Amino acid sequence: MEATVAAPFSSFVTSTQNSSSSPCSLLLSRKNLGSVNLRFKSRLSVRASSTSDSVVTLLDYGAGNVRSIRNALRHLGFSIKDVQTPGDILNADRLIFPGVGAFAPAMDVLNKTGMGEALCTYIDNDRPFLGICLGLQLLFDSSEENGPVKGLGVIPGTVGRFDSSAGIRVPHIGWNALQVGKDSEILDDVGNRHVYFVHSYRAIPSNENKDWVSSTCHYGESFISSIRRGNVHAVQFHPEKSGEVGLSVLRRFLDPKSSSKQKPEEGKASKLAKRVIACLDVRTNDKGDLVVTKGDQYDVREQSNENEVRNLGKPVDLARQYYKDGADEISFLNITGFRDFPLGDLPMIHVLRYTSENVFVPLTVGGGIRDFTDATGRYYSSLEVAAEYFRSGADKISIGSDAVYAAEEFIKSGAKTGKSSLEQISRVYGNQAVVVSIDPRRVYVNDSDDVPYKVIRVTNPGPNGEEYAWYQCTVSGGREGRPIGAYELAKAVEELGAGEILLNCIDCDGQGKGFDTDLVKLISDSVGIPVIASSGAGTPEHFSEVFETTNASAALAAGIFHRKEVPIHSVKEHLLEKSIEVRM
Ligand code: 1PR
Repeated sequence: MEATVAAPFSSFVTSTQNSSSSPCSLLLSRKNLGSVNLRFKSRLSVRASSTSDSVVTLLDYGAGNVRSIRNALRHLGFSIKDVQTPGDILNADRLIFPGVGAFAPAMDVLNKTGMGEALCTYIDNDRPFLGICLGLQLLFDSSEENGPVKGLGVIPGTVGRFDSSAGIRVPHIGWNALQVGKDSEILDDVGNRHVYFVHSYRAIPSNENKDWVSSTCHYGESFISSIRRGNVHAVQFHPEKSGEVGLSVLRRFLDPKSSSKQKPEEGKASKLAKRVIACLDVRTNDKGDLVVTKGDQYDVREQSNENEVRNLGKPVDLARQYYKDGADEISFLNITGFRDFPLGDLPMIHVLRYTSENVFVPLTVGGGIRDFTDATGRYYSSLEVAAEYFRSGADKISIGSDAVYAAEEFIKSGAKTGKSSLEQISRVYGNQAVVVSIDPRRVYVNDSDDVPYKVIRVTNPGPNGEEYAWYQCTVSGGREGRPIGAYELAKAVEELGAGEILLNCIDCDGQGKGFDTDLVKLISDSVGIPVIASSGAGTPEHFSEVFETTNASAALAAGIFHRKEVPIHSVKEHLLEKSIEVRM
């Protein structure tokens, strides 16, 4: 396998902090220099006329998952021309810049390749442009992300980090509502509906940039969710991950003539929605087929029927179905990844590739993300494994066992090595791309001082009347208990760079009796990153219970969806009845 997708990108990485001018301020100053300006203009001339209505130029500088935007563009009937040189930017008929990764390395690439200057010229000439996420942030004067770092300087303002002291969870992950301001056209179909965000940094509306701002979003404070001036657009959210609403944003940008003037159906979005996630535990069964399975307390084999691995369907088909049914996210867990190396287990990569072709909500993949040496002695870093997953269409990767070892080490030494899979992947792709999946088992104790881990008083006493419990973390799919509690693990992995926690509970898994709200409350009250409650959902009421009694940002279920006992829309309708905001 070739090096990670980050390789061409990171090979450019040096600090941009000392560069005195942004490419656009360079452009502006050259404009005032007569002959220099003429020379410059002739070198960076922008093609005026359009040659193809179905080609879109994509600026992909190799820092993450742009497969989703590629898939969305193809789905809308467009073919893609990749930018290879600054000239490709200047010659584009319509340009999309799906910024992924971190601000400083992205600016380094733009500066060193001359693409920054070309972008400024292109935008200055009011050519059709759509920046996405980091592609919006790079247009600003500067960013505080590992900085200050100078941006392109097109829009006045500084990109800063969300302030978690305002009581919000950072990263801002999930489906949020927009307050659409001035006529934006590409947002005409959004109405009061949710779109998908995933970011820790944001730009704030001000007097200086107010002419650019076309919508804002509220998350602890009001931040800029889109800008528009003439043909130049940029959005902080991910249209390629925002389902049908997001596809319509892209369609309106790509083909403004086709925009219907019909008033869109009104939604009810007003704030960040609670997410409902469908989870697919995937493994190869005894016949060698890749199947979605589901266990009871992590045992996925049938009690009868020759002890076969339970087969509940095909991963790609089920994922497509859940997308249509309204799942806000889909998680694939390769549950034998701890023993089978995932890059040897290529079907998982294919599952992601096929799924991402027409599923336009975020996809998470987990299982086996760790350093590995194969039978031939070839060493693969966890970063390579993650890179392959991102390249294949994953938006987030989920780490289980390896995060437990990293947290144990961190707690023991008190120092970060920077070498764990968690630290490395989050450094390159951002913490919003890294989920830690915790697989704890409840251990009852008589007294809160019985063990050196965080102990809580439980709602339902244990079999011998024990009033307390701690939650012991496990590895290798629940097979091995480790000397660390879920509380200690959650705090440690947050420090090490996790952006989200997928909180399972082996005792509740597959039982259909509800989430372990004691556990979910404990963890969601202890960390500042989003927590996904998992294991035990049996009815729609279990979802409202977990959202009403804990600070979970999302709830995940598997069995009830696979067995078609409760459709996703029934869960969401129930949540709405309970006044819990969800995306419909
Ligand atoms: O340790 O990095 O290789 O990751 C392995 C991943 O596979 C972990 O995320 C771990 O949770 C998962 N896993 C390993 N073995 C099993 C198993 O079931 N034998 N599945 C397993 C865990 C738990 C949930 C499940 C919910 C909801 N599955 O994801 O989907 O409990 O189920 P429910 O709604 O039916 O109750 P690594």
